[in-house]
Amino acid sequence: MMIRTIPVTPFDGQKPGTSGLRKKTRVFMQPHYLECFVQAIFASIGGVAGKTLVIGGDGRFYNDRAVQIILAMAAGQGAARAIVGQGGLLSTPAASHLIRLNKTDGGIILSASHNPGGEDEDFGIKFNMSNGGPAPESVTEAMYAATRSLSEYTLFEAPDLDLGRISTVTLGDMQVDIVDPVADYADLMETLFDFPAIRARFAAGFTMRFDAMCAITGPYAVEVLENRLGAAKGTVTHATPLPDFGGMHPDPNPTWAHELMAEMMGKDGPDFGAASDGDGDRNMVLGRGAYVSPSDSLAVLAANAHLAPGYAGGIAGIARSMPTSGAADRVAEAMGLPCFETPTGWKFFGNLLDAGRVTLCGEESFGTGSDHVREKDGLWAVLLWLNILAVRGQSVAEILAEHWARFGRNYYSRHDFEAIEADKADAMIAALRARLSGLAGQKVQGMTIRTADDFAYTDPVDGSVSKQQGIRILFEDGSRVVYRLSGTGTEGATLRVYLDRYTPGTGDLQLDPQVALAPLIKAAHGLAGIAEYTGRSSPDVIT
Ligand code: G16
Repeated sequence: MMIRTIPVTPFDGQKPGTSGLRKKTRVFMQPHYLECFVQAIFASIGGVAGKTLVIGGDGRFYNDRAVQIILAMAAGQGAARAIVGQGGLLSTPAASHLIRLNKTDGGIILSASHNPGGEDEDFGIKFNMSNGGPAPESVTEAMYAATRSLSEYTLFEAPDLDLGRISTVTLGDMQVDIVDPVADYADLMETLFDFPAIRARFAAGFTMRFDAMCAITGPYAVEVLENRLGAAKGTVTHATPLPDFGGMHPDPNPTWAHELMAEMMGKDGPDFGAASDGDGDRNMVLGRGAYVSPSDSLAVLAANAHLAPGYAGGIAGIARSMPTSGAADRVAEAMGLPCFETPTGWKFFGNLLDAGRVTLCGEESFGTGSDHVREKDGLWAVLLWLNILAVRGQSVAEILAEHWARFGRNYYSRHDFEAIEADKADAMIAALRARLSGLAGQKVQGMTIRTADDFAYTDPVDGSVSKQQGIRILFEDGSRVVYRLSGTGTEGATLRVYLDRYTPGTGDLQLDPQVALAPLIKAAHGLAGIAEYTGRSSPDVIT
């Protein structure tokens, strides 16, 4: 057993995207590839000597090897302590909580989130800061710079640690605490929500289905929903995390969570349904016969959060990513709360949460969270819904209908065009960008363009500026189309087209969103020339 330094040549393309570095698993499995990125993480935070890190991942293929590699590198470079989830497992929100609870210097999370897992699928890694939140752009840029100038990394050479038993062991001079991945997180949930009220509702026959999609949330959902809240055994399906997620695509949306959708849309479906993603930070919420769009979910949660004990004093403000619909803005306005519009990426919410300027955050990409951690949190969102349902005693459909009648409805949809050739997608965006200044006043599909711009964000807390965060076309009737290229894909480019149209509470509130948005969809295709540039006339995924 000894400390060894290994010379390396830098790898190209280790540039973190919307949420850490995501690549094909086999790319990560190349000799020294993961090690080089971990070394760059360490460099970007001034080394790990004397520091404490939380380490864990969503259990996808290569999670186990990656945890051992990171432990060996941390031990070899003088880290004082590592806190690791048993089996190397931690959901993203649970990792964020452990970082905060133990006041550590940060943590490394292994996940490609909602991307499929397996030897031929995707893997990922990201660093979270001592506040529990994803590294901000200044740090991810430092990581990328470090990946390009590395010449070596150091590790402590020793046999793999047995991570299967909850215990405290040592690796060289580093203490390693192998902890229950679920317990602290479940305890935190008990402090936020009215568990007795939810338990009483389940005892009275309320039924639920939670699809964990063979990913990390299974053990968390079983413990919280079935063991602590008394939901019927078997409420949580696909509850065992598997390295390939059992072949499922763990993205909780109507396309990929189709089993759950079919059950919930049936006439004998359960009262409430939910799904979460690979690493447990996303959520989809459903009622019997009712789909709640993530943008609406944020708005409903904001309007009702005070019904849960953890938010009984009210919320400080709301933040949403720019492409998320304006539904939450209407709640903020009615409640006299500040509302912030940030670029896509949970890292942009961190400063607002740390400064106490917002309590709830949400994104159209099935992410919702609060200041209890610094990540979005799938099971948390489901529990807040359960708490609201228990107090109001209504169905999901009734709550949605009342919400729209009061605040109006933002008909909303996102159309994704996946794995298109990157140069074609870039050319389309570049051409649109070049035309932006001349678009105002033009008429498309009977609608007049009010403004067109490329979203830039100045962080209200630290003043940092992020440019080119999505192209926005705003129409005079308040409708909006946004175009962005995804920063989380691993194959070609994914074009996301976000569509939003507001109807007041007195209008027609029960339309199919695709019907309500039909003219906007046509306008979106025409304006950007999607078919001409990409050869695609219809999206691969609609949410
Ligand atoms: C990540 C980010 C989210 C973002 C989502 C989609 O989520 O944390 O903020 O909305 O990716 O990003 P993009 O549109 O660039 O693909 P996750 O759940 O993948 O970590």
